[in-house]
Amino acid sequence: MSKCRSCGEAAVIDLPRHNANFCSEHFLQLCRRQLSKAISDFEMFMTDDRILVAVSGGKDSLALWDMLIDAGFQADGLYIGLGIGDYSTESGAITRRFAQERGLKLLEVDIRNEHGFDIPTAAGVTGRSPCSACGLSKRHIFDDVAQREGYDVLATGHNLDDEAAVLFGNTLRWDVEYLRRQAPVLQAGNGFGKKVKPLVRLTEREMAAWCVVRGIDYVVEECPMAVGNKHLLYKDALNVLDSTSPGTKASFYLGFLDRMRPLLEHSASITAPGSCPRCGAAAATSDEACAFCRLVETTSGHEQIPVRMVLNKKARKLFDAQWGSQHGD
Ligand code: Q46
Ligand code: ZN
Ligand code: ZN
Repeated sequence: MSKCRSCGEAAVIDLPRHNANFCSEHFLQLCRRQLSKAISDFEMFMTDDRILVAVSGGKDSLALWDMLIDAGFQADGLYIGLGIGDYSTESGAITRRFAQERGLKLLEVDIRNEHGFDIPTAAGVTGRSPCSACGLSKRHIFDDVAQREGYDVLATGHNLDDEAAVLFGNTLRWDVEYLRRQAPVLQAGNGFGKKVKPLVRLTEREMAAWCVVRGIDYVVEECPMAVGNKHLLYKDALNVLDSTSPGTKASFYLGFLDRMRPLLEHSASITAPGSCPRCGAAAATSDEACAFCRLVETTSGHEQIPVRMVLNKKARKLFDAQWGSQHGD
């Protein structure tokens, strides 16, 4: 049996990128060190800052919330009910239970109750991809709640795998503007709140292991609307490279942060000179409603569209296997 590099006890996880195995206690220590390095290197927040964590019920966001509390920070959660069938029902229940069991404060926004639409309906009505309608809605609501409730910073659970996949995509397209904005910190300014990604030094696998060791129950299934997403393709490609040459993924992304830092810091905030005439949110111009308000308007009064209807063939197959086909088509 393999042994922990730090204490020689039985190991519970092997981490090829560190070329070592760890017992549960030393694995948790390693994660805590990586979290604290990300927070201090990028000056994400201080001990007395009020942090709002965007939680989805998945491993990354719940692990992040747990890690921040464990490290002594003041962190509340925000869960958005996206209306993605049973996936949303289950992720909401898991998130609520996580918060209740630990006595943590969880804020909730149900998109259908508060804004009159859900993600499948938004995708079906507008012809946008579900993830684009979803990303737009989440960004708007997270920013709005964080500012309205007086939080100093919004933290999201993007991990090293997520950021490396985004970096890979941006590099393949040489999308310089996106590359410049890919810092793990976006400073507050121009009506937007500060946003941070404290898990950028930790991988998806490490976050799953953190949840197992800490006894955190999370939604294991991916969102049914993610199937066919380019992001997943980039993740798979990087995983293939990493399996033959461990550490490639981490050095690709962490090397980018290191070498490109002057460029990233220089352009860390988003420019939004206007504000939406309807909701007041920061926007590129004050002449027309922001993209979120336009989405609310377009979907208003529209009959609800079931999840299955807006999935492509491949996604529908997986969805049926995971959730059954009772949603009708
Ligand atoms: S929840 Fe939303 Fe993700 Fe589902 S619809 Fe796409 S963006 S995949 S993180
Ligand atoms: Zn050990
Ligand atoms: Zn608006």
